[in-house]
Amino acid sequence: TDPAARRLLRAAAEFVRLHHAEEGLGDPGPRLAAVRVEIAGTGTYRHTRDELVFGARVAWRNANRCIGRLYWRSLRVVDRRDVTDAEEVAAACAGHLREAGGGGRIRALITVFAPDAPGRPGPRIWNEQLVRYAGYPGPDGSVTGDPRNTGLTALARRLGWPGGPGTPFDVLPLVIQGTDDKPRWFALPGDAVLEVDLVHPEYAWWGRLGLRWHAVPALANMCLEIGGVCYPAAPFNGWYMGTEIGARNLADTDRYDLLPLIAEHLGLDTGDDRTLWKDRALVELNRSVLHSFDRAGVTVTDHHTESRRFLAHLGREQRRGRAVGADWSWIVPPISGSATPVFHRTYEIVERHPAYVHHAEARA
Ligand code: NRG
Repeated sequence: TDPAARRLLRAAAEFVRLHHAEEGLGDPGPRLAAVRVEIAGTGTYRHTRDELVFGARVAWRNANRCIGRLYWRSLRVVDRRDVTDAEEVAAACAGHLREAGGGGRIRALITVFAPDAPGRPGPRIWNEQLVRYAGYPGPDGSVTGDPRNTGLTALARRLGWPGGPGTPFDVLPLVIQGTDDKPRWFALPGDAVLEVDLVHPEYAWWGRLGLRWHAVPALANMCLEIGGVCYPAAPFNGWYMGTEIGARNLADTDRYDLLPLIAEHLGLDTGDDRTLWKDRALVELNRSVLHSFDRAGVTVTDHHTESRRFLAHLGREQRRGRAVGADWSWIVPPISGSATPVFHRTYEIVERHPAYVHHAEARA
C-alpha cells in the first residue's frame, strides 16, 4: 500500500483504540478491521457520529494553549459533514453563531464540515474567526478598525466585497472556499452577530467612547485532526475570558491601542511610564469588559475564576491518570499573572491527537 494510506491507518488505529479504551467500548478489533477495509478501498474512512463527537472533545482537551478546558466534555457537535459548498458553509456558520450565542448564554459548540479526502479537499474558511472586525489602512499608515485583519479586509475587497460603513467595528464578511470553487465572500446576517457595547461601572463618559466587542469567539481557521482525518472547516467556540478583549484586542499597540486614549480620559500622567498609567488603564478597561458583558447578560469569564477552574481541571485529569499538556506563556493571563494560581507552577507542552492545528495560511 502507499505511504499515505499506511500513515492514515496508523493514526486511525491509535484513535480507535483510544476511543474504545476511554469510553469502555470493549474490543476495538472489529472497528479496526472495518476501518482497514475502508481505507484500502477508498483511501480514507468515515468516522461514526460517536467518534466525531469524542474526537472533537478530546481535541479540545489536548489544546495546550487553552485555559478553559474544564468543560471539554460539554462541547456540542453539529455534524455537517455533508456540506462542501461555500454558500451552504456560510449559512451553517450563521446558524452556528445564532446557536452558540444563545441570546447571551453562550454555548460551547463546533460545526464540522466535510473532511479532506484523497484528491478532494474539504471546504475552507479563510477568516481567522467567524466574527472579525475590518481593518482599513489610511494614507498616513494608521488603521481604522482592527489592524490584525487588514489582510482579510483587503482580500474580501479583491473578491468584490464593497466594504462596510467604515466604523472601527465593521463586521467582515465570511470568505469561504468550497470544495470545487474559488474563495467567495458572504455577508453575515446581522442577527447572527451578538455584540456588547462597552460601558464602565463608574464613568459615564466611558459609554461615549463607542467601544464594543463581539460576544462569541469562534475560531474558524484551525483544522480538526481526528485519527489521521483532517477537517479543515470546523469552526468552534467557547466563551470569552475578559482579558482576551480588555488586555489584548483593545489594548495591544498593534491592535486597537486604546490605553493612551483611556489614560487621557482618566486624567493620568502619560508622560512617565513609572506612573503606571498603562497598568491603571488596563485594569479599568478590563473592568469595563466584564461589567458590560454582565450587564448585557452575555457569558464572559474572568481570569481569576478561569485560573482556578484550570487547576481543578489539572487535578481531575490527574486523578484519571491523564497528563495535561499546557503552554505556560498562553495559560497565564496577560494581566495580573502572579495574582492567579496558574502562574506559580510549570507545565509541559504535550502534542497529542486528536488536535486542533493551524495549517499553512490560505492565500489568494
Ligand atoms: N483571543 C482570541 C480568541 C481565542 C480563543 N479564545 C476563546 N476561545 N475564548 C480573541 O478573539 O480575543 N473559545 O473557543 O472560547
